[in-house]
Amino acid sequence: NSRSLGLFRDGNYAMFIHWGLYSNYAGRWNDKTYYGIGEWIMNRNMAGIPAAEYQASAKSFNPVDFDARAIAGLAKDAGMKYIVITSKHHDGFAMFDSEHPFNIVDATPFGRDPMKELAEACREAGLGFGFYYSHNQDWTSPGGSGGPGKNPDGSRASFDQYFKEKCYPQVKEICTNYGPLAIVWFDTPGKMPKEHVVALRDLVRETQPGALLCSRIGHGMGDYVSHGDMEVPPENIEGLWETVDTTNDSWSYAWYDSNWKGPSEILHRLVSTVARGGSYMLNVGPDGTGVVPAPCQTFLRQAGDWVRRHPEV
Ligand code: FUL
Repeated sequence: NSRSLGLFRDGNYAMFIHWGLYSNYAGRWNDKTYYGIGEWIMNRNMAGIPAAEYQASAKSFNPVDFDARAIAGLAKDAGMKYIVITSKHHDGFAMFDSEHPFNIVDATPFGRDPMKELAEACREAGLGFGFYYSHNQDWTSPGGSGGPGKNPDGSRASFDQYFKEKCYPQVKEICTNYGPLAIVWFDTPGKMPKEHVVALRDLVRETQPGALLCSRIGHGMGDYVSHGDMEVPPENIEGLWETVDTTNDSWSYAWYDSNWKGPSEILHRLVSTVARGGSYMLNVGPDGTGVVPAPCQTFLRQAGDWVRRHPEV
C-alpha cells in the first residue's frame, strides 16, 4: 500500500532513540552498576527498583541540554531519513505532556515537552518522525504487564483497567498532539489480548492514516516486519521489513557502555540490511542531560559522509 512504500523506498536508514527517566540512571542505582540494557534498570532482573522510588526519582531528571535541532541535525548529517523515539518505554514514564501525571512535563523540574520540540525539529529538517510506545509492559502502572498487581487502595488491578485508563488515552495523545507520524512503533506485545491490539490499530488508522505500524504491535497486525533486536539478516528477505540496531550495546545511555560501532561497522550493517531489502534503524541513547554521547556522534557523522555521497543507498 502507498502508506508503506513511500517510507521504505526512500527512508531506509533511520535513527532510533531510547531516551527516558532510565537515561538519568545511566546503568547505576545506589552506587552500584547494573550491566545490561539500560532502559531495563528498574526491572527485577536488573536493579529491582521499587515503583514508588522510581517514580519519585523523576524529580531529579532535568535534561536541560536537550536540543531537538541538534539531534535532527545529527540524523541529517548521518544520512538518515526519519527518527523514531521512545514516548513511553516499559518503565511507564511518558516523555511527553500527558493527562497521566507520570510524565516529563508534570513530574520533573525540566517541565518542557521534548517530544513536541523534536517533532517540530524533524519537520523543519525534512525528516520523518515517529513514536515508540510500550503498549503491553508498564512496570509502574497497576495492571500493566510487569506492573503492580494491586491498586493503591488494595484492590486487584487488571490489564483492562491499565489499558482504558492509561494506554489507550496516551496512544491517542501521541497520535493527535504531534502532527503527522511516519511510524507508530509498539513493542513487546507478550500475551496482550487481541481486542486491545485491534483497538490500538484502529485508533492509529483513524488518527494517523499515513503512519506505518510495526509488527511488534502483535497479532500479526503490523504493516511491516521488525526483526529481532540487533539482527542483521544473513540473506535476502521479501516484503517490507526493518532491522533495529544500536550504536553500542545498550539501547539507552549507560555510563560504562563505550563499545561504539565505528563508521565501517555502521556502514557494513547498513548496507547488508538495505541491500537485502530492509530498512536499517540505528539507535542512539542521549544521556541524562539530553545529549547524544560525543563518540557516537562522531562515528555517525563519519559514516554519514559516505551515505550522503551515495544517495541511492
Ligand atoms: C526490546 C525492548 O524490551 C528493549 O528495551 C528495546 O526497546 C528494544 C528495541 O526492544 O524488545
